[in-house]
Amino acid sequence: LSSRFLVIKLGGSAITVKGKPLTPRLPIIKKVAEDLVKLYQEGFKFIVVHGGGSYGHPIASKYSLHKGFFHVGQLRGFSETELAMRDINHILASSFYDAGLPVVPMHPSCMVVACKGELTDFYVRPVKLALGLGLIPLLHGDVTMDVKWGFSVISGDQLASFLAISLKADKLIFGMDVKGLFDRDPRSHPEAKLLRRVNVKELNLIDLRVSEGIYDVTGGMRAKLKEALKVASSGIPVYLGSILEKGMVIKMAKGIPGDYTVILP
Ligand code: IP8
Repeated sequence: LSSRFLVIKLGGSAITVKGKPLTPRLPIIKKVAEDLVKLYQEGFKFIVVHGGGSYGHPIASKYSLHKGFFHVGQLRGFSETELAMRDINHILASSFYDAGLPVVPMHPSCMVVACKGELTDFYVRPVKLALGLGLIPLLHGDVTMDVKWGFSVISGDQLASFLAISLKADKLIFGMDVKGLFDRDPRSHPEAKLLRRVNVKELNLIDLRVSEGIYDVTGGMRAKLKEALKVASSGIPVYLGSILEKGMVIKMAKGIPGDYTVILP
């Protein structure tokens, strides 16, 4: 694979309206598609993974799918979640296709097996071979089979981190609806500072000192950080930044200075 090979995760809260079930943020999706076209034309190779936002999460939570299988009533909830994830995946895929990208939707429920909510087996060959051809694999956080729990929910962050490490990406980009990591909670501390560059060691230290750790304004930051640290520790830089403005994906892909966080190995 090329030396400019990226794994890009698009956060569910950036590409959907969080409080409104099944509502995409089409203007944001379009901006991202335009950024991706530019990168593709410049020879970048990338895999895109997206989150569930107001598609996957409300349904998965209604049926407690993240707790594994304990009641037959959950089975229709499993179906409903899978169908909703394919809907938002199709919205992104259509937008990328219309922008001119050779996108190929791939569904992790068919490629992944988990164990107690942790991704253990991932058949990545279709992703790797598609990339080699010049296609753009588009995956999503998904419900998957789980050898211990029956089924579980695997986040887009887990999939993105697994792909970045196993396919040796040059960088992993987390596109979010916030600017990056702050030294304290920006909601309650207006003087909170955006951390532009941190390394794994510094991040672990800060994490120890601030009991609540480092957070942005969304809740899923802890799990995201865990994945980010795993990837950065393996030698791959991780970029975290907002994708609400056009050009941010390009900035992070090229390492052009801006308002975002880079976690260095
Ligand atoms: O938003 C979860 O993906 P995430 C997908 O990346 C489902 O955590 C099915 C809720």
